[in-house]
Amino acid sequence: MKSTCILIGAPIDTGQKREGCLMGPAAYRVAGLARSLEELGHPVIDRGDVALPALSPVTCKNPAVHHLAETIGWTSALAQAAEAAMSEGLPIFLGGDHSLSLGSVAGAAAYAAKARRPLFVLWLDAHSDYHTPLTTQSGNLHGTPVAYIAGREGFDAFPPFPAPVPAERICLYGIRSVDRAEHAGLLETDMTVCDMRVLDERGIVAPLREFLDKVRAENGLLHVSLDVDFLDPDIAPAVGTTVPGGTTFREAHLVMEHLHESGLVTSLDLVELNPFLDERGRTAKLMVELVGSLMGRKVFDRPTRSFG
Ligand code: B3U
Ligand code: MN
Ligand code: MN
Repeated sequence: MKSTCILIGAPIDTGQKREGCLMGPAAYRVAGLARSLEELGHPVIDRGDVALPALSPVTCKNPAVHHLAETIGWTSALAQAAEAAMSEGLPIFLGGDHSLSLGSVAGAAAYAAKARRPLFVLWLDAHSDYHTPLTTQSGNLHGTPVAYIAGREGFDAFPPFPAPVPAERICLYGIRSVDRAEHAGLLETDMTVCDMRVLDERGIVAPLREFLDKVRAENGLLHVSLDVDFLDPDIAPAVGTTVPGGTTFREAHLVMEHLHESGLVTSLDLVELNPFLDERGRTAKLMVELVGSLMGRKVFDRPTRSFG
C-alpha cells in the first residue's frame, strides 16, 4: 500500500551539547529523501521545518538540565504538527536530536487516543533514553523521551503526556548504553528491552517479530524512532554519541524490511544525525536508504504467483 509521506523538519540541537544536529533536516533533503520515497510510489508532502514558538521561563530542580524552555517549546510545537499530520498520512520527522521525540510521540499518542487505538513504540537506539529531568546527570534532555512517553514522574514543566504508553507497548531495540538511574527505573517496568546481548543470541529478526505480532494482535498504531546510533559507528559516523557494537548494514536493512512487510508503521522519527560529523554525506545517505527499505524498496521483487 502506498502512504502519503509527510516530511516534518525538526532542526533541534538543544537536547544535547554538540552543535550540528540542527542541520539534519537539510541533510536529509540534500540526500534525496523525498525523491527516494516518490520513486517508490509514495506521494510526498514536505511541510518544511517546524519553528520554535515563543518561550515561557521555567526552572528545574536539577541544575544540570539545560535548554528546558526550548525543549518544552519544541515539544508543544511538534506534538501539534504530529497529531495533525497523522490524519493526513505517515509523518516522518527529520531531526534534530532525540529530544524531538518528546513532541512527535506526544502527537502520535494524542491521535491514537482519539482514534481509540493503542499506540506502540519501537525505539531503535544504542541508549534507553529513560532519564527524567530529575535523574539525568548530563542534563541532556535527548536522554529523556522514553520516560516521558511511558508516563514516568519528573516532567511537571512539560505539557502532560496525552495517554501515556504502557511499558508493555514499548520496545527498546539495540541498546548497549544504559545509565544506572535508567536501569533502576526500567527494572520497575515490563518494558521489552532487547539489548545487544539479546539480539546477538536470538538474531535481529525474532524479537522484532514478537513485538510486531503484539502490535498486530491489538490493532495498534506503531511509532518507530530511529536514532542514528542504533547503527554501528563504522557505517554511520555522523552522530555525537557513538557507541561501538551497533547494528550492521545488513541487520539494519533487515529490520526495515520487516517493518515494511508488517504494514504497521504509522509514524517515524529520524534522529541524532549530525551532518557536521559526517563523511561526504554517507550517514545521511544510509539513513535515506534505510527509510527506502522501510517504505518498500526490495532488491528482487517477484510478484506473488499462485500455483495450482
Ligand atoms: N544516557 C546518557 C547518554 C545518552 C543518552 N542518549 C544519548 N546519549 N544519545 C545521557 O546523557 O542521558
Ligand atoms: Mn536516542
Ligand atoms: Mn542514542
